[in-house]
Amino acid sequence: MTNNPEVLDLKDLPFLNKNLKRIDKAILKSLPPKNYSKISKAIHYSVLNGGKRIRPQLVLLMAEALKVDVSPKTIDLMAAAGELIHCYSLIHDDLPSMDDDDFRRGKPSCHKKFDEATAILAGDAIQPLALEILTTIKDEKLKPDQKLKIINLFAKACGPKGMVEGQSRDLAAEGKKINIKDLDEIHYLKTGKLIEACVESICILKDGLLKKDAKAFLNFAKKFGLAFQIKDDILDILGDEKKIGKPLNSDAEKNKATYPTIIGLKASQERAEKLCFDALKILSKLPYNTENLVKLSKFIILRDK
Ligand code: GRG
Repeated sequence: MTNNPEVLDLKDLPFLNKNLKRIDKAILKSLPPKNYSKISKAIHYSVLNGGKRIRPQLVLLMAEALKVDVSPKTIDLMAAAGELIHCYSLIHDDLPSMDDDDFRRGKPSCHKKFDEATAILAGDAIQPLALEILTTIKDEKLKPDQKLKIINLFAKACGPKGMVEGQSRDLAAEGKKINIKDLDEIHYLKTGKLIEACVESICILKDGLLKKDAKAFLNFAKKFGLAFQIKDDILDILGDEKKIGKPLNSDAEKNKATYPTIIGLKASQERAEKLCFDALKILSKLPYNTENLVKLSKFIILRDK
């Protein structure tokens, strides 16, 4: 528990901790055995290393809110797939040819602990593994067309019109002046689409979900994703190195366009708060019990790591 009312720790939210165990168990079961190969050692190192698991938490909390009629194992596997795509992106993002970060989650990044080729291959391996996990879900309550839509959604989120394009525009923007609209777009593609896929994948499972409610959930995901990114930029300046698990000011050192560099710290804080407020407002109008989604959304902007 933190003593600072302005800060929320994962430990302050016991339901997230409970979910975390469920998520980590599903991820571990989906990975090749640790000692299978050099690559599997690198995969275990990079995946089972204390991430916040925000994306799989969204999958679990959406499933809880919508009370979807599939087995809990299906939800766990979808959550694991979402997190594996995220972990792949972090491994590749840290590479010397990308963001060149030596630390991730408080430990040497994958290419530092192992070597560059191993990090590339570990990332290459877990991206399709995520899709393999989804394709092999066995659940008689999961309809084939729902399964196909979910696979398509996650594939699109990390593909050429999603994460890859976001990353490419992010690298191209280094050292350049860009406007806030461009920055929003970069982050929507780079991180927002995967967050949205975690939310939308559960909407797909809800029979009878009204179109307007599905749209509202997607809108919630967009606000959530952007608030998350802005907070990430703020923590890169004001955070505690030990807590965020990498050196401070790494964005500034790389001449990256960030929210604080474009609109300043104060306006960035205000924008993150406003996005969170709007996200909560969307949830409050939905005819579902979104209590824990509300708490996760507040955590996003009150977190210190
Ligand atoms: C390599 C194609 C390719 C894309 C990489 C998502 C991404 C694109 C890079 C991530 C780099 C980064 C630091 C982005 C800022 C926002 C973000 C995704 C932060 C890290 O996510 P958290 O806070 O991390 O959820 P944990 O460690 O908790 O999982």
